[in-house]
Amino acid sequence: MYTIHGALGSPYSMKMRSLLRYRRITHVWSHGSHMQQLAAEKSLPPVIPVIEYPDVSFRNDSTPVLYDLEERHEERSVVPPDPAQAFIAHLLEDFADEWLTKAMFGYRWLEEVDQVQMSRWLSFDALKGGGLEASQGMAKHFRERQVGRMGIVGCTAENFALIEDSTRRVMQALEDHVVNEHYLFGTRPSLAEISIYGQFSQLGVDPTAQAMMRADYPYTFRWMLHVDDMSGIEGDWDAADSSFKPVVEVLMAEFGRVYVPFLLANEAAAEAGEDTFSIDVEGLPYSQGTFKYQLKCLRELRHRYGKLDADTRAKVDPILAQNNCLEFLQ
Ligand SMILES: N[C@@H](CCC(=O)N[C@@H](CS)C(=O)NCC(=O)O)C(=O)O
Repeated sequence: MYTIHGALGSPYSMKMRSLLRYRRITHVWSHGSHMQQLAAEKSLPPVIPVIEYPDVSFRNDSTPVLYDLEERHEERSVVPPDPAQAFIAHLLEDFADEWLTKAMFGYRWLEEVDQVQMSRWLSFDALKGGGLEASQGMAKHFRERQVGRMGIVGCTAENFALIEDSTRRVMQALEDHVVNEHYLFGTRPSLAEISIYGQFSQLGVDPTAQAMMRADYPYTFRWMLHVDDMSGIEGDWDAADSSFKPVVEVLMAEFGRVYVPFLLANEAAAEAGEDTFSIDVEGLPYSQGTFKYQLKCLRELRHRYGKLDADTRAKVDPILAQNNCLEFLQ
């Protein structure tokens, strides 16, 4: 049995819960309050969720854990068997984890209404009782801490026009798609949908973002609730020779529009030893602190592209090239 030490207010915790539910990997959901401490005790990076394995070892960082579970459990994989589809699914997974999370953080911590509601609820979740005074006291500190980090993670009011436009394009792409089909690479979910779900699981709860989703992307909102528990889904992958669905094309266009310049600017800043970087996407500015973790993501994308054989490249190169996504991988 696995244990997810996670939280309702953590997109990566919800991602892992959705994954384990779909994969029918026996697990319990342990809604914790000292998970960063748990991570530290186990010499892991201080991020949640922390996954406890049946052998009582502990891991975190959702993407490597997701792939590790692929090695350990064969049934109900979330990686398409066709390497071209698997590669594109990986790109979209990374995009959701690293870019869409800006929307999650920004919607949660930019506006007063969201700051108040979510700091209170997240504190309530952690304390599970103990009285209003304790949880609202904790909320105040938590809110100050998170709001203080906005600049480092790039979720500032100046950056938010781009983050919001980008999020809306992603939601519109799904809105158009999910009324016809629920998944991106077949009639079963891949790691891409599960990772998108992780971020949407928060946008669908936080006041401002939830109102936006309900008003403008109602079927995407409802879809998000389905992806939460896909344990009953029995589907097939698209045939290896089928072309990518239009929704995948639109999501890759967004990847090329915002995430490629983001990754490249972060890399250039890291190489130059600069603490911050800026990009401009179609006239909208964006800047944040330089991050080592996203350098690792970029290396991983290049490494995966480097391993593709000639037939697979022939299949992925056109969709990458059309969307400004080929050069940065080479
Ligand atoms: N790349 C990690 C990211 C996990 C992550 O950032 N978790 C957040 C909560 S959802 C966290 O623990 N942040 C640390 C903090 O708030 O100090 C993953 O995929 O699991």
